[in-house]
Amino acid sequence: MQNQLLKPEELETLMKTFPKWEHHDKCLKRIFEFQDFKEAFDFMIQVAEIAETLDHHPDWSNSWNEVSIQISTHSANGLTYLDHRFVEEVESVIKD
Ligand code: H2B
Repeated sequence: MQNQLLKPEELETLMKTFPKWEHHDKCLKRIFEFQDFKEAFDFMIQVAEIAETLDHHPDWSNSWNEVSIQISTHSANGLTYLDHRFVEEVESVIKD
């Protein structure tokens, strides 16, 4: 179930719910901006916990106050319910 590819309409709804995420081919991307490195790193710690809990890990990078996240399900070669869940969980720790 979690590893099933999202249907086009489910992906569309997700993108409407979280418009700051971009859909690129087989992955979802968002760049998060914070006040400083401390805030960015605190966010990364929370995301790392989410990733371990879901056993679903982002491709990501950090540059001082910015965190860039890309998510996909490699084993399914596309976007699945796990990616959907990951985006929801990450968004729940953001206050903007
Ligand atoms: N994370 C992501 N984003 N995609 C995957 O396909 C994936 C993962 N696979 N984390 C998991 C780990 C897999 O390697 C383990 C064995 O469950």
